[in-house]
Amino acid sequence: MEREALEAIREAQDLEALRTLKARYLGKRGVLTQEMKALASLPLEERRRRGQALNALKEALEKALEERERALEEEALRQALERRRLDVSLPGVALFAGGLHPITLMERELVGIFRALGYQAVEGPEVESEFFNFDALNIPEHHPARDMWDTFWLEGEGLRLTGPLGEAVEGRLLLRTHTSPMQVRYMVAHTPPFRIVVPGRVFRYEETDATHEAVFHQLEGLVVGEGISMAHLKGAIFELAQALFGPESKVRFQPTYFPFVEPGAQFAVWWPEGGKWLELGGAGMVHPRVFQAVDAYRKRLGLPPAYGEATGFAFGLGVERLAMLRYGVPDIRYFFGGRLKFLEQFKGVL
Ligand code: FA5
Repeated sequence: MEREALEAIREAQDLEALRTLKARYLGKRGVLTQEMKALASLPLEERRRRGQALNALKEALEKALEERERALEEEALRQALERRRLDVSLPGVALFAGGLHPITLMERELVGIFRALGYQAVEGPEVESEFFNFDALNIPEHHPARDMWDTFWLEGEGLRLTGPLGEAVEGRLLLRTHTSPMQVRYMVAHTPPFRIVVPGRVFRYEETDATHEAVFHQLEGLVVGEGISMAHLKGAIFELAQALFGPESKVRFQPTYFPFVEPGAQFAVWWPEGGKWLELGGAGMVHPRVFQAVDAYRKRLGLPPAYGEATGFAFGLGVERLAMLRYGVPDIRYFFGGRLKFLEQFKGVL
């Protein structure tokens, strides 16, 4: 019986089989237990002898069961580890980590170019007042120049807007039609000389097509200081062209009208790779009326005049138009059309 039991235990293939064996020999109705009970009816001498043998057998079986159990558990653990093994040499699965929007990329590139030229980047509110967006920029109500910018007007209670120094702003509100109102805000709160660029989103009540959006981005530039001239403006745009398109690029200025500059120009940069001129934006020398409006506003806030002698230039360019060319995008509406397939192409374009 001992040989048979020990062999069965050694060969048990799993814990379940082991439990069955344990019950068969050592359980309440197990073979060994029965034998122990039967001792009672034996004569003393034989009872002792047989009792000792049975006890030794019991110990041997318990030990064997325990050993086999440990061996089986170790084997089960080893198999589980084997199954779950991590192969660190397998190629990784690329996680979609997102990326910067192409307009953000373009905006950063532009701001970076001007930072290198000593400009500071500042931002202004998208909700503006009629005063900063139009009047202070020499675009009075009923003036035909207002038609250059079709405006989203805002109405309703609860809209609060603050001015350049945190003061409450009166008057009708709108979504800014260009980044130029930030010229006025910045000048009210600062004294020359300074160089700034203002990236930002602008809004126009316009029909859209492949090159026009109702919501788009501009980069405004403003430089005010002693002796600033049109030559400095041309120099700044030339540096921009060189930084964007390399040493073969050049710039072109054509006279045009904006109420807040005099003289005014529209400018284009030569794109050598594409072999064409790219109309980028408007520019000019800050109109004296703008400086006057700024000083008048400063006066109302109790600030001394700061722009009596000032000269300066300003420019404003369209970010999307440039990004279309930079990234070969044929339709401006792709940028904010919300399609991931389009946006995913810009992953990692830093
Ligand atoms: C202005 O908005 C003036 N504030 C620019 C300026 C600033 C002039 C400082 C003088 C001094 P304009 O409306 O032309 O100008 O717009 C400037 C640029 O914005 C355009 O050249 C074009 O690149 C871009 N733009 C204008 N309308 C749209 C549109 N609907 N969709 C996409 N880009 C546009």
